[in-house]
Amino acid sequence: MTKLTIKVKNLEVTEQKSWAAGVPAVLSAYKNVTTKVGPLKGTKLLTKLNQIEGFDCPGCAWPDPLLKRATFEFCENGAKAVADEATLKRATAAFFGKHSIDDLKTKSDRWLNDQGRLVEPLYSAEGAKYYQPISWEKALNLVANELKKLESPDHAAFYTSGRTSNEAAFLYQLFVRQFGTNNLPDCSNMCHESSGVGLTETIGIGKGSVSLEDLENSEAIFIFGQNPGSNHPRMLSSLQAAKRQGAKIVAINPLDETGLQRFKNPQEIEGVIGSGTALRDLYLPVKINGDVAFLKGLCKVLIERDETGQDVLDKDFITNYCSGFEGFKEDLLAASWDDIELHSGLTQIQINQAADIACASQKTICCWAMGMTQHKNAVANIQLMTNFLMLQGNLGKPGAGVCPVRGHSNVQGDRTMGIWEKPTDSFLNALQQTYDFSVPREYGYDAVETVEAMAQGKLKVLFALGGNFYRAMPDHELTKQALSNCELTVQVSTKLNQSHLYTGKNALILPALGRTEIDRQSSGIQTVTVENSMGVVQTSHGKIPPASDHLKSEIAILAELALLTLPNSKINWQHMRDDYRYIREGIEQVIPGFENFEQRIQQQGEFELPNAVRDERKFSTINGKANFIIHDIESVKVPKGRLLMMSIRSHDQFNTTIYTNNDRYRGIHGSRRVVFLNVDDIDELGLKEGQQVNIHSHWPIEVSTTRTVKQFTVVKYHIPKGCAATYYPETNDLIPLSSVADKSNTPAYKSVVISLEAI
Ligand SMILES: Nc1nc2c(c(=O)[nH]1)N[C@H]1C(S)=C(S)[C@@H](COP(=O)(O)OP(=O)(O)OC[C@H]3O[C@@H](n4cnc5c(=O)[nH]c(N)nc54)[C@H](O)[C@@H]3O)O[C@H]1N2
Ligand SMILES: Nc1nc2c(c(=O)[nH]1)N[C@H]1C(S)=C(S)[C@@H](COP(=O)(O)OP(=O)(O)OC[C@H]3O[C@@H](n4cnc5c(=O)[nH]c(N)nc54)[C@H](O)[C@@H]3O)O[C@H]1N2
Ligand code: SF4
Ligand SMILES: [Mo]
Repeated sequence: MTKLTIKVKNLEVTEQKSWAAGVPAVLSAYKNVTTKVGPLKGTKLLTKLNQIEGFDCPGCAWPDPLLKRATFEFCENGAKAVADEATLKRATAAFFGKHSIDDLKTKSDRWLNDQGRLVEPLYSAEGAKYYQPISWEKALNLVANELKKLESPDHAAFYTSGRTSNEAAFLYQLFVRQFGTNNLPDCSNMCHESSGVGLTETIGIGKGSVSLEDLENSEAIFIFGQNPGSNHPRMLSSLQAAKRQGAKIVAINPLDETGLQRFKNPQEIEGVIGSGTALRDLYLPVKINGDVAFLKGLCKVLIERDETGQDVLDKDFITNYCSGFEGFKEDLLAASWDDIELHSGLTQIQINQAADIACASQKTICCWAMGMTQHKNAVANIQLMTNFLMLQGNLGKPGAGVCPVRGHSNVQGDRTMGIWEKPTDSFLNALQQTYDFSVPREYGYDAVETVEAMAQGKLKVLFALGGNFYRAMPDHELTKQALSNCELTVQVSTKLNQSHLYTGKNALILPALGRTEIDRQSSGIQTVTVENSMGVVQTSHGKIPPASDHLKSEIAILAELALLTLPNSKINWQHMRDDYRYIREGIEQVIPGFENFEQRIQQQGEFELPNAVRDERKFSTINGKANFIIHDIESVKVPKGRLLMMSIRSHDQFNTTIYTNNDRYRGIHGSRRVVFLNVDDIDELGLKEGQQVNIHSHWPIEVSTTRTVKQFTVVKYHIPKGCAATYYPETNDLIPLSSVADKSNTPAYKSVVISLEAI
């Protein structure tokens, strides 16, 4: 291990690493699978990961190369996700007999997950201290009866996390809509909702417009608020490919993330013994929430350079395809550099350096993730990135475009399948026509509104298909209270988590098959499909026997629930459960782009969905144009003595699933209860490195302390002054439910005003 800078209790801090992947990543991948799954079974399983005849990675949504695959088509974190699901450990009835729910509440997220796979349905009736096994029949009848009892279908909400397959998602929303509600909150509401909202208004599609090929052939890649080294590790291979063709990379991030500094590709000899490939050409240490100011500065430079005779803007594109340019230009010319520098934390010189890279490129891409979407003005972030690209015509041409990098492996597909509380009329009309029932038209609750409605007693049932709703949401105290108002909460899950402990009056755990497992129904072994971050639909075939004989597939659970809840339904749920091809038939009829669905996946295993921006330079906005949209420079006002905190992921977690307490690239080992601070703030606040602090959050900002988390260790880090970073979900208690992004209602997980109390 490199030089130790702090050691406090379990925590050891070393210097940040300057390169990612290489041999340590390979070792970590194999250690995970061999210890959790066994050497033989584990290694065999990895050879099926992301292969056409194998299963799709349950990790992130990064795409695989189209129609061609290497033997090892995965990263360290994909291997960890697989090992975590395929673990040999089991959380049995005996385990739940030994540990009361109160006892389980004292355990960490990591400990809960480490108990292994859930193996049979479990029930905790009102007042019960323990979970007890229950038969599937009784469990599903209990849910159906509770749903049938409701005065209105709108008194139930149906959450989805992003691992659900297309087929399960389609069947789920069909059931929920025939039941009579659009209350379909999902993890997207906490994630890329701001991207969807921002892009739809600007370019008429809520998805990205680039393919993997575009990324590898672009000349400049701007990466905003994303840490691909940990969260989308195979993106580094694509960035390396782009670099080798001469692309320039700009990283805009309060942290100079290791993965964007240098990459040693473990698939190459050079990556194993050599020094790897330098990735970012320019690093811009923007302040948290300073991106609007930066982007306005960047666009201002481009426009000013063009005004002074340099041929920077793509005038043909602006004239023929865009709307709102004149007002946008006027606003930028009037923007003051003092404001831009103050709010972005960057100098005019740094912004000019970014502009130099943009000006030298004919094909530019913007990539982004949660650093852009989880702020009050997140939609402005997304729209200004898109507008920056539009200035130079970087939409709808090869090597250029917008690239929101999605989180969960099928979060994008779930939306395509209709998991959305605000469905479009055209989707609902097609559903109604195909299945011949009167669909609900009123918008449903998103994730934040679901908690609010539960808190007000308006929801009686929460059904969650995957995920860890309680732990992923802000303000645990409030969310806990809200959940406890429900008559029944149901979690369809693979692993134990805190959402099984903070529940409604009655609670059910329904254990489901995971992505790695063989899904056998009465017609034979089933295939499912997913859609990756770049709009490619591909098949996934589970490869190992289920963790228990009592598991059901998500589809079987939902179809059986539909049969019990909707006895008069004319939809043939049984048929769809027995053979998933019947679900795909429905998808083909309802959702554009899925023509000849079955045939295409049988023949090729994957296909690209149409994308009007990419394929035709067509913008399906209200006015048919790509829109320039003006946004004021405003960032969260942080009173003196306080800091702006972002809650981020470590290298060894997948959202609320914590694999270990280490974050190798940032030099953190043994504990996640750390707060990263700038050295000047440590001095000014009278703190010391290694010191213990309590963290208070302030919301509304003017009001004194409202929420507190205890016992965090101060760690000195390269982070702009005034900014702080902590790990999610340990600090979700600090995040107020009502602090959300304008228009998208996404919790502002990365703009939390805090103060520190030395203890
Ligand atoms: N191994 C692993 N992979 C994952 C996940 C995981 O937990 N573990 N989660 C999956 C999911 S659901 C998602 S959504 C993605 C998340 O992927 P990321 O978005 O990469 O995840 P975060 O850790 O939330 O990191 C956000 C990045 O934004 C930066 N940032 C924060 N605030 C700002 C800001 O105001 N401006 C700018 N420019 N940058 C900022 C942070 O420094 C950090 O580098 O990853 C997916 N993949
Ligand atoms: N502070 C803070 N909070 C955040 C974020 C942040 O950056 N900061 N990020 C937000 C984001 S981007 C997201 S996406 C959400 C994530 O929120 P969720 O998607 O709700 O949470 P996960 O941690 O991904 O869910 C993990 C659980 O899913 C279950 N599971 C895993 N695989 C399967 C499967 O195949 N089938 C079924 N049925 N269940 C399965 C397991 O039981 C596991 O415990 O968190 C959000 N919360
Ligand atoms: S980049 Fe994402 S999808 Fe690809 S192997 Fe890694 S975790 Fe899995
Ligand atoms: Mo996410």
